[in-house]
Amino acid sequence: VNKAAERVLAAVRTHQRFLVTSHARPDGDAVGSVLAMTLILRQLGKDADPQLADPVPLIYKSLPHAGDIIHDTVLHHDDYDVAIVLECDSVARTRLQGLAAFPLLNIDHHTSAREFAQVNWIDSNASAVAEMVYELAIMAGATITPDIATCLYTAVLTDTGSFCYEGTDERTFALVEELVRCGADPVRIARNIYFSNPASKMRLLGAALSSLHRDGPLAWLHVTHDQMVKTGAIEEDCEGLVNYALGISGVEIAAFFRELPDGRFRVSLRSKGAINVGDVAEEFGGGGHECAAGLGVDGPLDHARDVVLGRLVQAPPRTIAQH
Ligand SMILES: [Mn+2]
Repeated sequence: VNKAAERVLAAVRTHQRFLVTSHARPDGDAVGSVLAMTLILRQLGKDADPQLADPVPLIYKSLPHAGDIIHDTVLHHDDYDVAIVLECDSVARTRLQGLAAFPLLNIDHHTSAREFAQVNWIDSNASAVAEMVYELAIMAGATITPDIATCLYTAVLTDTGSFCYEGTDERTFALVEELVRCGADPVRIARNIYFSNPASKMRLLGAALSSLHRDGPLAWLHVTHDQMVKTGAIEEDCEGLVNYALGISGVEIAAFFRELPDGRFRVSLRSKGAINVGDVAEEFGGGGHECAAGLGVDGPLDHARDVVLGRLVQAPPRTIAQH
């Protein structure tokens, strides 16, 4: 019996008004898990408001009930019994003001996860928080409707890097098999996520690839703020660009540097498993997983590149975890 999950379920059963949220700049697991949790709570007869500080990225806008999400850093109600924070390692990272005033339930799978809430359920073996939301739904006796299945499938698909990242195992496939059985349509979902990019993203990809450098097991690329403006790209268009650097044979670690309007850099790190980039990101105040992580660092580019790549070169090789 999963004690942490039981405590979350007990809190769900004994309360009525829920806020459901996740980290700012939401990814597929954040959006999919927030929507699925909201739909599950409503099915259980609860009131649930999904809220995120930032807009839903274009490729996730067609998810069922995505239009229900409140986009604001200010809470619209002050009478929530509980706030459920999904896939997020701190209250600060939600960027929602006043969230800490509510009792919090924390459900997370990051290696950088923290026990910041009244009830914490952390499972770093879960391929996505969506896997934990599914588990909770089954424990609660909820029905996995086609809408819920679609949200959960999208989260698992994207958080496993299309079933490519380390940690993808038979449990992952058993889950998505069940989600497809419950009504998730893999073809339609793949079309929305992989074949619905704005042209700006492809123009930005061109700019990023022209900056590609490789030194042994390390490859990196960058885009400047000026290139973001010229290509008409927005933040979410940077999603996944780092994987083009990781796609090179013999490259073990990849870094993508994006210049922010204030001259700082957001850095995405990816690893094929030889280095734990989550640990490296945490040293810079960021976080994530062993094989996918992010952090912020001061510019200019030369400085950002030197400190991050310098640290990656020093990182001790790790034994790839057995699953
Ligand atoms: Mn996740």
